[in-house]
Amino acid sequence: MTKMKTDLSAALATGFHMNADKMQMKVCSWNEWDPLRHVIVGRATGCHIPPLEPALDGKVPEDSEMRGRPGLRPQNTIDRANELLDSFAELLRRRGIRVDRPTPIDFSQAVTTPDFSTGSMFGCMPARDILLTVGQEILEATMSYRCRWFEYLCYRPLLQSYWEQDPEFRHESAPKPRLNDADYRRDYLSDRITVQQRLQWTAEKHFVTTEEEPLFDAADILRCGRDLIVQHGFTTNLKGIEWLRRHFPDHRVHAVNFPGDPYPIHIDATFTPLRPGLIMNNPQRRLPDDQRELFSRNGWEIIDAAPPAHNEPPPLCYSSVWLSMNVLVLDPKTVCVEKSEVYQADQLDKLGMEVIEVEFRDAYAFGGGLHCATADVLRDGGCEDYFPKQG
Ligand code: DAV
Repeated sequence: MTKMKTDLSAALATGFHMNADKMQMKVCSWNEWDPLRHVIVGRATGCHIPPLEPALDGKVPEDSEMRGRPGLRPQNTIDRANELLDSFAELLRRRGIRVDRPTPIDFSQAVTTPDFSTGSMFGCMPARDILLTVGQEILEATMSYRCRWFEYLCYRPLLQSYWEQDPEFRHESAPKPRLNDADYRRDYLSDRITVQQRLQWTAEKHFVTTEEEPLFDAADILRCGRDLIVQHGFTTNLKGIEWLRRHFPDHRVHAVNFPGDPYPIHIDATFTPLRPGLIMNNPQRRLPDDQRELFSRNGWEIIDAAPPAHNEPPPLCYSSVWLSMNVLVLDPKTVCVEKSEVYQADQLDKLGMEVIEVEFRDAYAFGGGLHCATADVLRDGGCEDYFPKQG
């Protein structure tokens, strides 16, 4: 009651009049593990395989069946993915977590700006890629794929309503990038790059995106209280990381990279914090020694993630088999794991966590796993300093 009163006076002070029910709404999340109270779960409706464009050329494997197959994904696969997303949302709701869903737009539309044009959009399943929640702010990422330029529109109805309901919510949008040809390296356009060549380039941090302008996807960022850990790779460049540093002056922003990944996009199938002091790292994409110091100095343990249960990703999927470690932590003792990922589930169980199995593999092709498909709105807890020894 006291809380409600405080919120009400704050609301009245800013000139809003809201009913008591709406007053409950609050945006706030500082990390990946505190108890989850409110989350966005994406949708598969209308999802397209976009035509190739420079950034996708760099990302889609040379032998992928997605090359030359743009257009609406098969309707039966969309229906199946939506069924899984709906069940996941229901499971979270049954645990008392509030769940919101985006509003898909017509993804068959071309994306045209004065700088570029591409034949279609993508979809709105991986909410994590676009929305970065840091404290009471939700920031729309720049993105680096042309087909994803307008994806934020799917989340605007939710963000607008949060803004109306929570007088402390800050809705931010990073500068929209130009995404003209200067943003992409031409040498990635060849269809004859070998995996060996890719591994060498990515180890040298020679990625598909250039340093023309700030670029980042929200899924390249791990939130650990005062520290933000950001993957430098295909979808986030150094200027994007510098932009984040200037945008969050009260945070310490750390650039990391993970040699060993021929297609380095998004940190959440590579480096997965489970609770304060414990992070899983993809054993094929180890954090280089010099970048481990921040963690060891502060008593954090980095363990190898268990191997994936599958040798291949499902059909028409952009992501690797390592979506096995793309888990959603509900609180430091509870974690959602994809149902078929038995080795990952077993490892987390042995670490003392309650493992909730979620059937999700048939949704992977729409943009990733359980972490990708969600975006935090509210977790308990405040902004803690987990890395006081910065060195
Ligand atoms: O391993 O393919 C997928 C991350 C999607 N958010 C991978 C990274």
